[in-house]
Amino acid sequence: MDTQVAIIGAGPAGLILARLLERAGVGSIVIERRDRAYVERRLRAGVLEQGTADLLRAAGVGDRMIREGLIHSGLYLQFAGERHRIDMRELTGGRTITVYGQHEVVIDLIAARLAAGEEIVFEADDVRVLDLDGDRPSVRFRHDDEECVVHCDYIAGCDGFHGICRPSIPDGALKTFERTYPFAWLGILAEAPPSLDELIYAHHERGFALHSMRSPELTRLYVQCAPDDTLDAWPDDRVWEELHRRLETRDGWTLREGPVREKGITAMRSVVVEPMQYGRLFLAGDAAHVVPPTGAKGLNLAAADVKVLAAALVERYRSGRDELLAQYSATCLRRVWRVEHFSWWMTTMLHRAPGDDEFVQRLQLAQLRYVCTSRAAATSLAENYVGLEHV
Ligand code: RFL
Ligand code: PHB
Repeated sequence: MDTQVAIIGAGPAGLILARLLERAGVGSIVIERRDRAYVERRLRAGVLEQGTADLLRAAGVGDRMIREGLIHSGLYLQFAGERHRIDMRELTGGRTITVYGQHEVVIDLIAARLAAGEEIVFEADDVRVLDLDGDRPSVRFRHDDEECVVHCDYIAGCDGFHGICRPSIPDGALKTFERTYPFAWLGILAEAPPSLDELIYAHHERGFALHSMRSPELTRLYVQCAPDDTLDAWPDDRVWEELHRRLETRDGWTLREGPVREKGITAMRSVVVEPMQYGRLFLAGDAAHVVPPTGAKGLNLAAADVKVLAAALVERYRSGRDELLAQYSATCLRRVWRVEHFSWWMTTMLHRAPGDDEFVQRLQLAQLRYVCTSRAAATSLAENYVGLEHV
């Protein structure tokens, strides 16, 4: 098998890249470790920046998102028992976010790719990337008990944080920057209509909580928990009790409950590797960087990376020039670090870390109050949350 670009991973990064290349006439194969049903059901992010929604629409995969996605023009910050609205649309000159599940984006991208007659190899075992610093790298894997080899010009490592692309780069070629937070999120999907029409980010002395949603019938909720907690420690009753305590305000507003459909614990970390390239292997999305979910940025950053990568690859095939490819890592890292900062800032402003004393809590409350009363501070949060313009 030969192709121009071999894409490892059928998450948002790999599938958006494949779509952008297909629209520009560049050939690719997507190689994914899991089966189709698994990647289409994996419950993760839910917030699309304005630029991500625009990118999906421009790539011809936005129809269902436009029909079913929920446009939010604001969000709520809650602290000291009071809720404050940040009007993102008004503060950013009309920009908004779209609440639409990551797995729905994945479903739409897979359907579009298969409808276009393009290939996705699901259930590829033992995937390896070889000859990264030569002119003709290759990808080897096992599929249906057969050994397969794909020769290509470039490899896009879109295989997430636990993938094989980043670890295939020789020791010493990358520098890793890392923070692990001393807390985690326990998330549930509940069969209950959202209790409010927008997201609520709540600071509370017992720890952070978040009210989000997937549809008019499904609420997505998170509570801060300990990083070593297991699901056994969080029966549904305890989850609801903490959510009520942390999300309810003093004005009588209550949280709607419903049967819990999914429950999971997510670790919180910040990681960046530099550069996002080694030879002919380009890393994109979670394979190159992760952010804590508090800023709702992971999927959006993955989309921004592959927009840059697709433009650089298309330029290379159209004109033979590889300047944009050479600049790929530096171009992406500017946005990556801005988003790393925003995600770290939201996380440290809203969570309670073990050992935090009242001094830290007073600082958090002062910052939250500032964001909710200063137009300049609110604008800063709003423009980062809806997403800075793509380069
Ligand atoms: P993914 O989605 O992890 O996809 C990688 C794909 O590669 C496959 N793979 C391999 N394939 C072949 N060979 C191998 N050896 C392979 N190893 C792995 C995997 O099976 C998978 O299909 O990475 P990608 O595409 O970079 O996308 C990144 C996003 O998934 C991630 O950043 C977001 O989900 C983060 N995130 C959020 N991001 C947002 O923008 N907005 C949000 O609201 C938001 N909320 C969240 C989140 C992540 C969460 N969790 C569970 C980590 C909320 C949560 C709870
Ligand atoms: C979600 O809906 O899953 C979600 C929303 C906002 C976040 C993280 C996750 O910051």
